[in-house]
Amino acid sequence: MREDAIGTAGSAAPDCSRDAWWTSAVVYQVYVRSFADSNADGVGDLPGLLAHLDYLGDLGVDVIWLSPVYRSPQKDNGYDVSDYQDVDPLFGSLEQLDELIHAIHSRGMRLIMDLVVNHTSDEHPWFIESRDRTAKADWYFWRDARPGAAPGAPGSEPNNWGSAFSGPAWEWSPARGQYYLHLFSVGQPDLNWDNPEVREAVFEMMGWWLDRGVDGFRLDVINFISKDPALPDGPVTPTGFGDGMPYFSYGPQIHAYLAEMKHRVFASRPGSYLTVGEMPGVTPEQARHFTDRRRGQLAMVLQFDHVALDHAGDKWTERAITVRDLRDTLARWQDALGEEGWNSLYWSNHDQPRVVSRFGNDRYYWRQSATALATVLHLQRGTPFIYQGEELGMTNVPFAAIGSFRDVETLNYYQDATGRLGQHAAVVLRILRRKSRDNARTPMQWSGEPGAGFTDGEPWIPINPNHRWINATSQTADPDSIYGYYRSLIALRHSDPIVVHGAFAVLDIEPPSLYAFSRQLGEQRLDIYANLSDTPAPVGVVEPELGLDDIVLGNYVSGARREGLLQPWEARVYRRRWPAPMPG
Ligand code: TEU
Repeated sequence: MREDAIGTAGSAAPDCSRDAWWTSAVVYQVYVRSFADSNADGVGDLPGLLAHLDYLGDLGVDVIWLSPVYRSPQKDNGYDVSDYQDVDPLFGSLEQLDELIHAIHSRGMRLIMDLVVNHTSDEHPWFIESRDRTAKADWYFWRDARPGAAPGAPGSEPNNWGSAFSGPAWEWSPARGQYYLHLFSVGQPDLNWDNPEVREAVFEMMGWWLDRGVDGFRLDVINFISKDPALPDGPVTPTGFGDGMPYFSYGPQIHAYLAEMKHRVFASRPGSYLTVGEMPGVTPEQARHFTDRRRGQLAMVLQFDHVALDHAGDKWTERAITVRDLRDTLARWQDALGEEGWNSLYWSNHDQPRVVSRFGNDRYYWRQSATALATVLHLQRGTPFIYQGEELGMTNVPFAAIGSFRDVETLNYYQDATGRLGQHAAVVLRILRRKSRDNARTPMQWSGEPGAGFTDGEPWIPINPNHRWINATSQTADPDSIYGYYRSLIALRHSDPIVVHGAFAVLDIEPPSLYAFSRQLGEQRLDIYANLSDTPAPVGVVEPELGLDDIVLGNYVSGARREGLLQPWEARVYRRRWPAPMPG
């Protein structure tokens, strides 16, 4: 029987049961390098995180997702791993990670590690041995130049795929006399998962981390690990390179490899683990297969449909979107994974611009829009993810010049756009300020002090100047702050079973700026209404049956609420009986 056939879930342990602990959990992503610096070297580290665990506990989060802290040359800020079983000295030591794991568990929280196994660093010993053919010769994708083409010359690459970080997805290695595949940066060669030795080495390492006490993994671009063996050319895009996604984002062996991972890594262990598969390009139907609890392949996936809505072809070309676009995209995922699978819910992470700047109004309705967006996300069915600083309403950054950026994706794009593509630097800078991943990577804003409470040294990336008024110190004691509202949302999830288990349904009411849906469990229902616009919105259709007294949570103070009208960026959560009891 196929490994991933339904019915093998009995051996499934990522815990994929209907009431698995993570279905009521809230996950908080810590991008360690920017979270808290304990030794004044300008880079966040593990002791810095340890010192702020109570902040996370007070917020109410259940799981901490730790971005990569493995030994790495840091060409992609740790997503280029050179030793999976050691901590980079930049962040601390294995002993300090053990101490952190213990401290997290002692607070009743859990830790999942970010595992990057689609590719390694080009400085990983595995790659060096493979390059030098001393061993592991086919642990990576090595191919000759196109027949008849001069090796190393542009256009002689084995196929026309472009890298996600600009340029071709192949790099010539004079030492080996062949090209190697890198879907991301040159320093991130793709592992050949078709080689059972590769899978064995990865599974062994994953087990080593579970035995060290981690509670699961966020699996980086895990849907990319199975490629079409023919590695065929893809359709040419405006970048001039081919799009390889159709040939590597849902390859022929992906379910077999994830079923093997489940069996080899988790099934033999008694624990209850959380596995989150990051899957650029995954469809709702594919995700239903991956997260079907009867197969137990993955607990959930991180999908990209809603965070690609404002992309016109690529992320650097923008298009305007509507509230209905956002609502209908997320509703499609709610419907697709309603019964068999499970959704992750996120606006932000270390790769995305800050949500209050992207989908909200960080100038005139900063607090209102941040909390309205949080409401519509956290009250959907699924596991919510909070990215560090999102709970404070941290915004995009007014980067002064290209020299202020650090991200390899950003810097490569700037060089390619202003060079090969001939775009004007000022035009490119404007889009970088809106879309660069560095918007999410500036230091956590703990206080209004010069180092934002993040560091006493020179920060590795400039601190957002607005830390003087957007910071944890100014919010943690204020129940009406964005932080205070996130705490209330998390508390509602932890106290009301409708939030975890209630069936989702869109409430298709006018005006178009309204994002409205219901969650029903038995005869109890929550109705969520959010006016995601700068303009007041009438909700007359709602009010006759529901009154202000039925509101269990809202982002406007009760005195500012108006019967039948939602203020700009006002969100309300009503509780009702449904079907409504007969009058009298
Ligand atoms: O990101 C995968 C991915 O698809 C990214 O290319 C993302 O779409 C892009 O950054 C959006 O601008 C994962 C990690 O989250 C990212 O930080 C890494 O750079 C990448 O994989 C390679 O490991």
